[in-house]
Amino acid sequence: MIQDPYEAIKELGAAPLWKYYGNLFPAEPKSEAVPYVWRYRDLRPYMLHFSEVLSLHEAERRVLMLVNPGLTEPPATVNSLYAGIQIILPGETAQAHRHSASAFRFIIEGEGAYTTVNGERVDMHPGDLLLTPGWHWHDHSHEGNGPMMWLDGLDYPLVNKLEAGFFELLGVRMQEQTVPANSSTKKFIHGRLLPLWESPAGPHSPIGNYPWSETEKALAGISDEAEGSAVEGIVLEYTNPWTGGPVMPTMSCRVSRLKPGFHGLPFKHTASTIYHVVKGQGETVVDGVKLDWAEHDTFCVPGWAQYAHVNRSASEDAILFSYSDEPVMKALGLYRHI
Ligand code: GTQ
Repeated sequence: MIQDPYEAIKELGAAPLWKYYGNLFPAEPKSEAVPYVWRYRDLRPYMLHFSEVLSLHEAERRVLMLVNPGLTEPPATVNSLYAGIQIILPGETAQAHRHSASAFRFIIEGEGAYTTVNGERVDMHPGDLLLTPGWHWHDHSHEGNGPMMWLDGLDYPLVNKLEAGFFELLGVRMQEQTVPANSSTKKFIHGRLLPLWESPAGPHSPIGNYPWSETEKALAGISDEAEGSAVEGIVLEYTNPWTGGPVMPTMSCRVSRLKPGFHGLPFKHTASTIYHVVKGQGETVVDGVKLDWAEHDTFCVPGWAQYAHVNRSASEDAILFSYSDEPVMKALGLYRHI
């Protein structure tokens, strides 16, 4: 043999499995994402800066992406999921488009903005969770006073890895409203009483907005004596009223109350998770890295990283909103925890 057999097989489009084995079949996952916290106090001035210098005719959306230092190209927040902070000013509109990636918005501050999703106007208030399931047309408008800011959550890192990403502009800036404003929330938010003339339009929840007023009531209705989860505290899942399952096929959304002084047990699972602090302050230790968090901060727990939450206050609750790819892991038989 004149040629090196390794070179020869490479030219033939083959490779020796024995040189790759350990990397392809790791004993356990090791995320490329690192534990990280994005501080709202530090980012907010730049949100306001870009709202002054960049119009919504120059940018499809005015968003600062929360980029994990371990996942910069293409940018993602954790392996499968993305978080960004979007700002829209009074009088502005963000044009109608749709993508196969699913999205939601968790409202941080401001009043008077709304999004239109497949012909339904959905109003935004702080603490609301608004859904934009995959391939739903959506455009945003702001008719209130002062800037409006929210956290965007999308599954595009997963969708693009699956090579299933599609995007389309509607072609007119704003959709027509074809159903009464906020009608999906009015019809479905009660969950246990379903409108029987309707039927599921897809694998996602039909609810446009899970209002904070309802979330707050649900949390307040659970007594202080309730044990809750030793890991996540008094944790509630936003559900699809048709199924009782997660709001969208790729993302599970939750809200949790950590009572004053809560010290969570350490836990790890294969799902990657992004947390957003609705209220309070505390810390989460992730694989030995201490993430200090305060109101409106966002932090991440990569898949198979051990984490434990602490509410540092002795008198105030901490409230965390979170989303993860747990439904994907479970659907594929890949969910594990210890
Ligand atoms: O508001 O439609 O953060 O399409 C990323 C992509 C927000 C949006 C993002 C988007 C949007």
